[in-house]
Amino acid sequence: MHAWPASEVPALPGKGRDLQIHDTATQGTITLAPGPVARIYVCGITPYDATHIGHAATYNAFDLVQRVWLDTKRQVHYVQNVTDVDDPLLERALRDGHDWTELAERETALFREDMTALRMLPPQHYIGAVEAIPGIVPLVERLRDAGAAYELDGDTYFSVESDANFGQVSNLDAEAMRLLSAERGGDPDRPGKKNPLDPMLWMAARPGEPSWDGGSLGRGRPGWHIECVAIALDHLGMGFDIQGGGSDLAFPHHEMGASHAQVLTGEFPMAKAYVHAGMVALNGEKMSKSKGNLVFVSALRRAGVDPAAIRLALLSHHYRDDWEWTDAVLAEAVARLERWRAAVSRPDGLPADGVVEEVREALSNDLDAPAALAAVDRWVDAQNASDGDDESAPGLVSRTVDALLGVAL
Ligand code: 5CA
Ligand code: ZN
Repeated sequence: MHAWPASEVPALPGKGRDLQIHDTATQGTITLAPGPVARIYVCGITPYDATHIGHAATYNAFDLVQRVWLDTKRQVHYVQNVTDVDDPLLERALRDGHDWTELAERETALFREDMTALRMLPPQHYIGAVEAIPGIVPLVERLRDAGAAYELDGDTYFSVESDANFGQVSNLDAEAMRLLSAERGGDPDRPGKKNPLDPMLWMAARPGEPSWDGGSLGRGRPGWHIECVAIALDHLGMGFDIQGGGSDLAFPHHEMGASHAQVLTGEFPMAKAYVHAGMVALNGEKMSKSKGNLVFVSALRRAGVDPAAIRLALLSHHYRDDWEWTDAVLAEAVARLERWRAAVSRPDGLPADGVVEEVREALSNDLDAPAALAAVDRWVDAQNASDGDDESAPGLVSRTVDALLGVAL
């Protein structure tokens, strides 16, 4: 699949800082020191509805990760998937009388437009589940042949007990795992499973549903976790720097994915850091396609909201916090954008070298975007209230905000 166009990232003077980031697995902050090429996998959308502010907030966090790495003069190898076949997509297509492939293509196209408008850097490999199937089948066969997977009425399940490190990503107790498994696509109550938590690797063809050749597994379609593992291992290999997504993916998705990969390769861990963004809510509840309490990025854009203001609204919250989208959040971002634009549109101003360093410092400290905004606010407020004569200052602030925060002033 093709991704979306990249906006240019200006180079900044001085030296970038290494990223310290909170890792869900070790439950602490770690300093990542990738080689010359940093490797990141971020779970992509299930394209049955448009990009909402919750998705955008999560992708914003991982966009900042890349900007911090690029600032250290590293290259970034970024991979993202599109879950373009899965139960919720098929259910929505059936409900609305649409062809599921057309629904997926339409919503993926809209996602690309939203990501472009928000200046999110594109992945180098943007891979759909359907196109990954030829790579998924042999992995499932290998797991089965190694005794880590078993058949149940034609479906193939992964045995969580085959991974000695199972549980180390999300650090949850058995009861919590069972509840979340039932809530998030698992089937803990299906009779005949070795362990209620065992996730499906390959689902045998169901009447009326799409299916693909699964070799010795029979016709069917892939499970959700093996999809991301196949794509990540194919394009990044083991031991990549960050596995990212929203906090609702820590269990079961990232836990199961890590187990699949670790059993397949005999290596540990799959990713050096498991990084999770908080959940954005609307009217007191997590914004979610299944509940329908959504604010779409495309709807805001259609209503004339500047994408840079949407981005500033996302940046005004720490990525690990759960937060609520309100009209006031957006209004504050619109006002901030106006103030910032006024400050950088003057021909000269107050020296800004300190701003670059403060923004760098804030972001390298577990992506503290609110602190980065506060640093720019301080310069902007002083600049709007005085008449400095440093001709390079407005341009430097503009480039800093563009390179490190993805906001075009
Ligand atoms: N296709 C799978 C991942 S392989 C999936 O979870 N798709 S999704 O469309 O449901 O979500 C896409 C990304 O947005 C995930 O990282 C998810 O954790 C994140 N996300 C979903 N809802 C919210 C929300 N309300 N707030 C923040 N992030 C969210
Ligand atoms: Zn995923």
